[in-house]
Amino acid sequence: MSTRELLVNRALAVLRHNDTGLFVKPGPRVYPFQWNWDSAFVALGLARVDAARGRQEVRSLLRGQWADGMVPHIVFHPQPVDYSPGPDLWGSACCPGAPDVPTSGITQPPLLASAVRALHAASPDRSFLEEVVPAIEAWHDWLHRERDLDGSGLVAILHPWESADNAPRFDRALERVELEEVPAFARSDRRHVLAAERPTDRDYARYLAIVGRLRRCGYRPTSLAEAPFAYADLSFNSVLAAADEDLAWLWTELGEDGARARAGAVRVRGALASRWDENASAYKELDLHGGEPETTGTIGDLLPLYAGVPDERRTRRLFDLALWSPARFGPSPDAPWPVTTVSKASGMFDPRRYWRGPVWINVNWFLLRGLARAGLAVEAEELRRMTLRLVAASGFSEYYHPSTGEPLGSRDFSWSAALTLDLMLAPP
Ligand code: 9WN
Repeated sequence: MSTRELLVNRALAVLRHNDTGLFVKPGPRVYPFQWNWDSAFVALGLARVDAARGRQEVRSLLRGQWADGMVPHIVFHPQPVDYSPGPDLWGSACCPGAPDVPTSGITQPPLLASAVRALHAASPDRSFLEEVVPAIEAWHDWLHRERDLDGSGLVAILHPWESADNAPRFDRALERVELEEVPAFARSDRRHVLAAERPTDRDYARYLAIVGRLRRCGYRPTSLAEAPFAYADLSFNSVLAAADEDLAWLWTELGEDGARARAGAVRVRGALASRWDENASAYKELDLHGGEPETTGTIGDLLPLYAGVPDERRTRRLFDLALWSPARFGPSPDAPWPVTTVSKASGMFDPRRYWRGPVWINVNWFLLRGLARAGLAVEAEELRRMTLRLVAASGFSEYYHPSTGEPLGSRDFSWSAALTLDLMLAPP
């Protein structure tokens, strides 16, 4: 068997092992329920090998959709596991419009339309589109309506769990979260992953305080000002812009014009473009309760690349001076595995701790898709090659140490396996 076939088989084995029959767990022990964008990544990978199983993944995620359109970040399909903080924290049964199955009350980056596009392109199925496209449109409408940031085109996230949990860009906003109401909590993640690779208890106290506050208003604050945490996250918005385009494409497959989704994409992309910072060669994030837009030294500053936002000149600059810069996110003699999720020039860079420095396969996937889209084919291919070398050497881990390539976090992580299938079988 060739090395290539071996890697494909290993990736398939991870997905099979994590498959509960109803959904694929993100990781075998740390993450035993259905997470939103994890399932979208899994469906994207399955599009390359088993589109029928990919469609099932989408259907089971949509069972968690709320009446107002939100697709929650976790769907707690009944599982015989001990996971904390779990469904009791969220109390979704008491919220109007929540589905029968318990879920969280917040959402995650809306990658689903892009996954459905990949499934349909690989294996067209009109009746599946008729079933899921209106549901996905309802979610996008909800985002543009409920999370609208002053008509700017951007949407806000209301919890770090809606993006990259402990990324340093959220630190200041988290500092302002009041702690009085934090319930006692246990952390099942600690049983499976070293504390040094996870968010701290201090972070968790704030995550739970935000949930407590949001829960009291049924997770639907009357305005963003009322939310304890509100952030114009560029990663989330870039995923939304690309997904709006993909949703418009899906509507045209159904013979409709997809005008609403297309208009959404134009608005989000325009707003992202206005965040460009020429000096930093990156885009500016915004903490809604805390001042002016600014670059943060986290990879989120570069994610508009995925949505096709920078023109050719800006893409070149972003690549040369930020993404591939040895002093910032790119490979360097000390840290040869790209791409770090925090700039090495930042005082916050921590090569082991979750979203504060390690390499993530989904981030590499977003970036190399963006490079290919912008016409930097050689650069995209280099990042693809190095990403595949990393998984071949270290397995399908949740994240990796940028110096040693050492696997960190959950082992046998589903989206790392699924995106490997996509990178090997359908290179951009
Ligand atoms: C909290 C499942 C999820 C991913 C997120 C990642 C992490 C959970 C956690 O795991 O979040 O939702 O326990 O930290 O940050 O992106 O979807 O893989």
